[in-house]
Amino acid sequence: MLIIGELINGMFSNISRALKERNKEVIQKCALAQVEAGADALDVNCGPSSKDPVTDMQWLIETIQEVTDKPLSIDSSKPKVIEAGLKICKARAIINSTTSDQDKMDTLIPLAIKYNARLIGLTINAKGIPQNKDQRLELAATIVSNCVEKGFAPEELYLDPIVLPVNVAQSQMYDILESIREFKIISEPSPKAVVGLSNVSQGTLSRSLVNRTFLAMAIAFGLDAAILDPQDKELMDTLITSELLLNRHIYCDSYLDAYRKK
Ligand code: THG
Repeated sequence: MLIIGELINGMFSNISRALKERNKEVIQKCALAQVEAGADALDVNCGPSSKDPVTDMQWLIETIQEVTDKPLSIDSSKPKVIEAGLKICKARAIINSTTSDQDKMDTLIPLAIKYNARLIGLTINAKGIPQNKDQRLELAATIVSNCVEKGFAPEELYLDPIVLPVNVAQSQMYDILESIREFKIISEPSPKAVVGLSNVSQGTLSRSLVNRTFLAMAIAFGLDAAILDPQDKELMDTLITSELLLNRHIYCDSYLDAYRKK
């Protein structure tokens, strides 16, 4: 499982303040804490209140790269912000993300090829978020075929079914899980599946419990990567145990410690 830490996001007030004040220490501590907790990559998002996201994204990336060489997931809906980030990423970046809109794919797939980046493809288009599994799969297939046409390997593509909060979209949770399974049969070699996990629990009381229960289920449906809070220890223990139960690593009495030392 590719674990992408979600905490460097201007949606969080400490990050948005640090970004405005150019406080490197807050960002660097947050980056290192996530890496120590088990993140393989770090999501970087300037947040909704950034007035100059190109400059802010570059400052965040430079600041993070002073303390870690983990890959970064450049999280922006603006291709200009993504390219500004790609230009300065030292490790192999993740583009987060393209939609299935033609103009977005025509810009971002060539950028992924040019910068040898992995690519997240959201099953969403200008018409909005799909309301069922078939619509998700149709948009996913559009993204996969555009990648293949343009020469981007599907196994470097992470399809995202768009996880919605359970308190507003309870009837869609099972469709989202099934989409993860069916993404894999769109092409051979298969594309991968990713989710923004914390979306599922937004506005709920038992956030951590909802997150980790959904994560265990999504892993059983074939999830390959997740944007999540790696500092939630129970969540990380659930992730490791789910993979153990699916025979993805070998059981020993100290399997949690063994995984963390990997
Ligand atoms: N897919 C992809 N990228 C994504 C998402 C996705 N990037 C952003 C987001 N979704 C994943 N990251 C987060 C980060 C934080 C929260 C949810 C998802 C979160 N934040 C608190 C909230 O909204 O309640 C904010 C708390 C605060 O303000 O302090 O839940 O789906 N590809």
